[in-house]
Amino acid sequence: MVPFDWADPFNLDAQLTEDERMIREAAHGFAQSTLQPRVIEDFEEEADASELFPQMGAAGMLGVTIPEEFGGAGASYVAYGLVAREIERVDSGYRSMASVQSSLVMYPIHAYGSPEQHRKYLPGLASGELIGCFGLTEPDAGSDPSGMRTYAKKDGDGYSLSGAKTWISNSPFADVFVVWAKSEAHDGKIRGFVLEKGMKGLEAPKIKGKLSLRASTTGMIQMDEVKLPADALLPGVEGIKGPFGCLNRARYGISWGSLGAAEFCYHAARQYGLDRHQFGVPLASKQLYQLKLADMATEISLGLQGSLRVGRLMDEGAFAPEMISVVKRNNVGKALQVARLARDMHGGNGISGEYQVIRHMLNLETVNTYEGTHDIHALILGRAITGLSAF
Ligand code: TGC
Ligand code: FAD
Repeated sequence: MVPFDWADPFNLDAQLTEDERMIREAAHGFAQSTLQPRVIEDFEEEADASELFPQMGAAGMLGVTIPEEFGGAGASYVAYGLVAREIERVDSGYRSMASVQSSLVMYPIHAYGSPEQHRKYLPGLASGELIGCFGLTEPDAGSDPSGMRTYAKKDGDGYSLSGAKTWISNSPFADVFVVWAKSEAHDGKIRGFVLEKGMKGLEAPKIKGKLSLRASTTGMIQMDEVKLPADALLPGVEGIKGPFGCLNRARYGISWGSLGAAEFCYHAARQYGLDRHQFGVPLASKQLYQLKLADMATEISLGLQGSLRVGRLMDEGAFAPEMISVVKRNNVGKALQVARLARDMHGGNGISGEYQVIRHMLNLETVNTYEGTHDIHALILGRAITGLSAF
């Protein structure tokens, strides 16, 4: 028998490789020393924290699974999940910035791009000198991205792109835009294009006034006959499976990240209950308080084991996308419950920015919605279970 560790009930650490433990330690150090000291103000001010990208790049937080020859870390999907967990332990918005860069911009350029596109974009994205964004969602096409209207017309040897994307993380300060559009030159099929900041007809206004994920900048992408050379096309994929291939990676990272946020809330609620006395005793001595802590520890540790299993299968190339729906949907939903409980357990202090639990709670509302809503992932699973599509 071994003693029970309340902070790591199933001894997750012992299931990691030496390299993965080192990457987790590095990510923890970076997140606590660089991100934690500024997060309360960034969230309050709805800051545009683009200067964090080179700092994340220097710390090895971008392109964790991308091969080293392109500036990535060439590490495992489990390592990528551990990085997401450490960053989101501080804030879901910072994890959003990093996971868009890694899974939604570097991944498609690496997986679907030409050797020239690899050389042109990947090293700068890995170092954080270039910032990327991913344009799939449109004002009238959210859960159903196949209904997109953005269109690429033939224009000489190249293309002319028109349309609007909305709710796009990083877009207002992005240098590189991976945009998905229906292409006239490819029988109206969905294709990926790489746009660059400053192109004529390309605008990316900020969406202001979010009450969730305020430390991450979100905007639109407006395209009015943006002229693109032929080599702006991502040659290696056709159809909606292109963006979905990227979403698999990002959704998987979110399954780890959301539990980092939940762990922060669990640890904070535990400490608060030990420190705070009411009725002459610590709150943590009360059965109801302990029940909530027990539920938190249970859901977090079960969720982490699920993500670890899916990550190992991804590293073996033996995963089904539906496995990712299980862990994205479960872990984000459970993290949201944990954050709401922690908010309640802090009493009045729970609504103060200083105690941070309400910030996590508000952020997780976004995380529950983006990358496929909680209910869309239920329907993905429902289809796989019954063979019947209920979308
Ligand atoms: P469907 O008929 O299901 O499939 C069409 C084709 O796509 C393939 N496919 C996949 N391939 C790889 N991975 C997956 N997960 C895949 N899912 C489907 C499928 O095999 C088929 O291929 P083929 O070769 O037969 O053509 O497509 P559908 O249009 O009916 O899709 C249904 C649905 C609901 C599952 C899908 O539309 C969906 O997932 N909707 C949710 C949309 C979403 O997640 N949007 C995310 C936008 S990006 C974002 O939120 C970033 S936030 C990031 C941050 O800030 O952290
Ligand atoms: P809708 O699709 O309109 O859904 C509204 C509600 O209806 C939800 O509850 C949903 O579950 C439900 N619903 C929808 N369809 C069905 C159905 N068939 N059956 C039952 N219920 C259904 N997108 C990008 O492309 N790139 C990004 O970088 C990005 N970043 C984002 C950052 C933030 C802060 C936010 C909030 C969103 C971001 N998104 C991004 C967009 C995000 O992916 C979408 O918001 C999400 O996919 C949901 O689409 P929607 O908002 O249009 O909601």
